[in-house]
Amino acid sequence: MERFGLVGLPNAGKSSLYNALTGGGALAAPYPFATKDPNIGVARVPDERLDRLAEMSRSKNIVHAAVQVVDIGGLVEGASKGEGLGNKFLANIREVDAIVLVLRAFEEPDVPGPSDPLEHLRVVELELALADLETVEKRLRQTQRQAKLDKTLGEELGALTVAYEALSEGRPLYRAGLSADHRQSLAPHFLLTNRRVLAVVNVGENELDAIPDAEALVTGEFNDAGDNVEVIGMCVQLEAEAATIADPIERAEMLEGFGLGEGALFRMVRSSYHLLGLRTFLTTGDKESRAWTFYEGSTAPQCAGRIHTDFQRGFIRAEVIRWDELLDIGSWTKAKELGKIRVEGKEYLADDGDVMEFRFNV
Ligand SMILES: Nc1nc2c(ncn2[C@@H]2O[C@H](COP(=O)(O)OP(=O)(O)O)[C@@H](O)[C@H]2O)c(=O)[nH]1
Ligand SMILES: [Mg+2]
Repeated sequence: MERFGLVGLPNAGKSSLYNALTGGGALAAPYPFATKDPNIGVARVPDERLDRLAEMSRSKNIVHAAVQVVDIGGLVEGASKGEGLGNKFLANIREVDAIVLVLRAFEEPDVPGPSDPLEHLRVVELELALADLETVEKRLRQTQRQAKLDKTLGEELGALTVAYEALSEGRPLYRAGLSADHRQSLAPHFLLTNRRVLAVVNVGENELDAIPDAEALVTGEFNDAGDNVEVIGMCVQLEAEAATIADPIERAEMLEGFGLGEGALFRMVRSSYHLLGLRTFLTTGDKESRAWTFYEGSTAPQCAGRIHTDFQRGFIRAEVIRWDELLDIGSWTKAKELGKIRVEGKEYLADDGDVMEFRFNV
């Protein structure tokens, strides 16, 4: 399962956001997970397409896609030089697939710390960049020596040099305009900033009107990050309170009452899922409707393998229809009669929102 790590300074709202995502009624997924670490939880990926297909099929069971969320504590100014928990938190960040930066914008005299999200951003990015600089510097020196004998290291040397230049100016790699090849060459080093980032700007409950401005302020700060960064403004406290309301109608009423629409948590989980290159295909029937995660660019057999390795090994063909087309027609059987179900082979690249059935032979 893919993992998101919440990263930020003390009192930014990480633990509150974590609770909202994994402990509340709205998103917490009923998945048992092996780890006993209290800082790792599972959040469901909301998907209206799945809900509607389940309704169409009168499914007894609905299973959403899910992601792991990790509350990573311990980042303070100077952490890369050993302050606070020092580099311990860095090890936890290396294990996540995407970073969620939590930036505080709420004013609260009783909660210590700055309330300027750009101040938070500056400190957090500098710590992450300095930690990466240390890794890159070491590796660059080694590679410079080895490259004299081994010409195949030229590509890596180029990537490390570009990375070194950005990081030594305190610039995280997601802002460094790295080419896809450079990103790829750097991948084995598990750098903290060679990945995509979602920034959550945590606005106070008395300043809900200021959410769009706060979001724009931080977005403007990322103008050199291209597609690598997405920014979402929200009031974590209110979202966390809403998440504890198990009844979806009551919850929607509370959020509506504050003018918050469906709430920002759903949007946040969906954006971060998308940002990671994760896509969904669906299966539907009277027993179960289910959303399955695949990586963008996966073939039909790779998708089949998300369900069971036998499905991939013995893959014969996939039967496919877009979710909205299927809904319009009203049932799989009818779609089949109408000849609307496509038959796709091994080379088929799955699309987000495909409803699929696999034929296989083991
Ligand atoms: N007023 C207000 N307080 C908040 C908000 N978000 C978090 N807090 C409070 O700030 C403190 C720190 O939050 P916490 O989630 O523990 O931050 P962490 O240190 O990043 O994990 C707690 O007392 C929260 O109740 C918010 O949106 N508004
Ligand atoms: Mg905390």
